[in-house]
Amino acid sequence: KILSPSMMCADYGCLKEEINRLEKAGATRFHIDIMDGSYVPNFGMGMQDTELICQIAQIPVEVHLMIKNPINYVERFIALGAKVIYIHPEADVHPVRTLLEIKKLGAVPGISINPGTSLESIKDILYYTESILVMTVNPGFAGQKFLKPVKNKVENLVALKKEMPLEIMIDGACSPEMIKDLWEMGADGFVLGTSALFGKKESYSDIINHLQAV
Ligand code: S6P
Ligand code: MG
Repeated sequence: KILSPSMMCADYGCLKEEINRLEKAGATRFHIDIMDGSYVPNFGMGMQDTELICQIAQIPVEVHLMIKNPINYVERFIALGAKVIYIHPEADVHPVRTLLEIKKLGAVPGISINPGTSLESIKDILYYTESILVMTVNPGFAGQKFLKPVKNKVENLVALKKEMPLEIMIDGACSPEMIKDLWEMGADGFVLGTSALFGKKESYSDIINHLQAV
């Protein structure tokens, strides 16, 4: 399974060491949360953080753009080294244009869907999407509660995988229990924040080994 530490939750006092430790522990990708204080009521990481992490990381970096008009920024994030870009389709006037642009620039085009976004509303966009980041919390903050009704949406998306190639990632309050549950359901990967990985007594290696085994 894909396990992507959410770097917003890492120890900023020693970010380089955190990156090395997480890679040694078996992290699959790094997840970077970008927020604009407008599409979501918070600020996350920025260009400089993305640049630093992309320079040091040996594993791919995914950038989750919780911003309005992502079309204006995808080129810069890809130039910094991002390999997967997630946009929120409702934050973009022409999401399909943006997804095609991401693909053209050599990154994996992804969409992130909020707990309130229906599959019906994104069905025409899915054709241009290679990875889908399903939000199981409202975007903007780490440390929130898992919204259980979103599980139905994951189940429906898993069914769609029979018709089209689609990677399903889960973002928000991914605890070991939820990871086990949704992995068995057919999700491909998980963003690891405060619920599973950061601020725990066990080492990153022990945690990631355990999460790979559940
Ligand atoms: C939320 C953001 C997420 C969080 C992640 C943190 O807006 O997109 O990527 O960083 O959910 O994990 P946790 O376990 O604290 O919810
Ligand atoms: Mg995120």
